[in-house]
Amino acid sequence: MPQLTSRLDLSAAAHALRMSNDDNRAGGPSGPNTSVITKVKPKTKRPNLYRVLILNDDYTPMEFVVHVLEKFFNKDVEAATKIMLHVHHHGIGECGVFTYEIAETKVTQVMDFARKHQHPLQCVMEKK
Ligand code: TYC
Repeated sequence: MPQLTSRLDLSAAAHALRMSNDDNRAGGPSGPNTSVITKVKPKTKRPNLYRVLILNDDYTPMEFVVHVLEKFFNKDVEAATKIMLHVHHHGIGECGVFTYEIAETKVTQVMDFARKHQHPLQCVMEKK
């Protein structure tokens, strides 16, 4: 089926034209024109979004958490320090909001990096 660029359904419009012809009219040449032109629903859907969160613990160094936020979430040192301190005081905090695949990748990258450096830092994702 060819893509429709108009918001009007062209096949419905063609059908409406055929039905306006006497020979195709409901009830014969004198019957009513009952055709309906339907609108095509715009097909763009907003993606599901996921928060990536880090959790506080007693052992991961503050500097390491700041480094993680800079490296994987593109935060500058001020923003990273703010998030780290929020997590330190409140137990959990948001690193960013992403589509499913990106969020999953970030979680894996952080968990692998923390493990490699033998820190217990935990990173999770949560549907918005
Ligand atoms: N609470 C840790 C400390 O005092 C620092 C820390 C902050 C650890 C944020 C994890 O997600 C975290 N060293």
